[in-house]
Amino acid sequence: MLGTASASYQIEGAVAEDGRGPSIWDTFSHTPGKIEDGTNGDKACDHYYRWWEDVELMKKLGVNAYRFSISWSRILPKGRGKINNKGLQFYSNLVDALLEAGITPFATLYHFDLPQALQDEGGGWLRRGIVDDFEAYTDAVSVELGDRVKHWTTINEPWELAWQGYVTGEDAPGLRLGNDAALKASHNIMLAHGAAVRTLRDNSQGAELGIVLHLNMVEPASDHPEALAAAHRWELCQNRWYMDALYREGYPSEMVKLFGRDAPEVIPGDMEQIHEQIDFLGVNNYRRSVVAAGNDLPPVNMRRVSPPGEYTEMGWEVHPEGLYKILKWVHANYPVPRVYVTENGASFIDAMTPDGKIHDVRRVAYLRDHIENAHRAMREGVPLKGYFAWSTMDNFEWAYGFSRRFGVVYIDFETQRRTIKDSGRFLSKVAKTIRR
Ligand code: IFM
Repeated sequence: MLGTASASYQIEGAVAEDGRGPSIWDTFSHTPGKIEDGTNGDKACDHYYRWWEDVELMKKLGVNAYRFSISWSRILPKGRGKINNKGLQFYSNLVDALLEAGITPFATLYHFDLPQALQDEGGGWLRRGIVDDFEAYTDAVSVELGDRVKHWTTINEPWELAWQGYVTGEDAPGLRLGNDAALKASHNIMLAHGAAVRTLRDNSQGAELGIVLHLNMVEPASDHPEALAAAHRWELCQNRWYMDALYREGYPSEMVKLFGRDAPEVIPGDMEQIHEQIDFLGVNNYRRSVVAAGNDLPPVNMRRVSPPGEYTEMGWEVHPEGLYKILKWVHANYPVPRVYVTENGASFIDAMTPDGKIHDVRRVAYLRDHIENAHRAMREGVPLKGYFAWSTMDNFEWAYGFSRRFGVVYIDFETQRRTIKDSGRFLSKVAKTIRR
């Protein structure tokens, strides 16, 4: 499977139309000072009205899969209760058009945009009852789409959701609470994932189900014992916290001990729910983590180190071998039957040249080198079943607004004109090779 990926709030716009309720990203992006360029997702790529054109673009790209997310507050404007049929209809139409175009719909139920009403009630993911709300939302969506969508991911990037939303405050809901909050939110997110898997099994017969984690290969900055220990703690916190919960007996005991009283309360039955069998793991990967001892995220006490080399506009190191290594790490350490690279891509400054084209040479090289490394992992036995480039088109890059472009399709945000970049043309070539 070769595709591109996107997420609802980043592309849809139409935030107050056809019955959609507000989400935490509407609130956060409208709070002065939160978004680097002062923008918001009110219009974004206007995909809610241009979805047809966007499916046509994907046809031109020649990809055979599209990963998108569903906006909870379009379906249930207040987070629970009465279903907004217009919201469901939007995704239903999109799915039909994708299928007609021969493009597999790969749907994510939750990609950062919680209905604001649920945030206001007990702090969003901090309230355990949200698990039931997520289950009901999953039911509403999958009863409607489960006959046609056969690839589902429950939650996108639980670590980012919990830590950047509840501790560092850089993402919505923008809270700066203690580690206990991140860990409680995280636990509820994982419980919600398990509950959703059970619901999807009932409503979407024969579908492949999974979750999406942001996994980076962790490497110590030196062989100094303190760097080695910091790298180990970081791997436990970002990667193994989730992988062990999903595929082993539970949260890694070493880390539970280190978090001490901040560790989440786990009651009988919780781990069984989180363990609910899934068919695949989605891996989002952009860079590796080179780590030394430091003061960040106590008690993880680490700091990122930037080795010399090439960096993207996000300040992320370009290190294609990191993708190969993390895929091998997953395969060597966990019984994962199938893996998809659900996101991989790069933000670089793009400019339209007088020929009306975007020659994004560096993005082409980035994608080429990462796809090669993914392929190498596959040749060496990793059960990799697909690769999705992030992103289908330039979009609202969260706290960076529109100042960072990741798309393989360029968007002129003034006119909403779409132009396929050289990286999009490169993906088309890869797609043709795969079809042959
Ligand atoms: O844009 C995000 C996406 O929503 C989640 N994964 C990382 C991407 C790039 O920052």
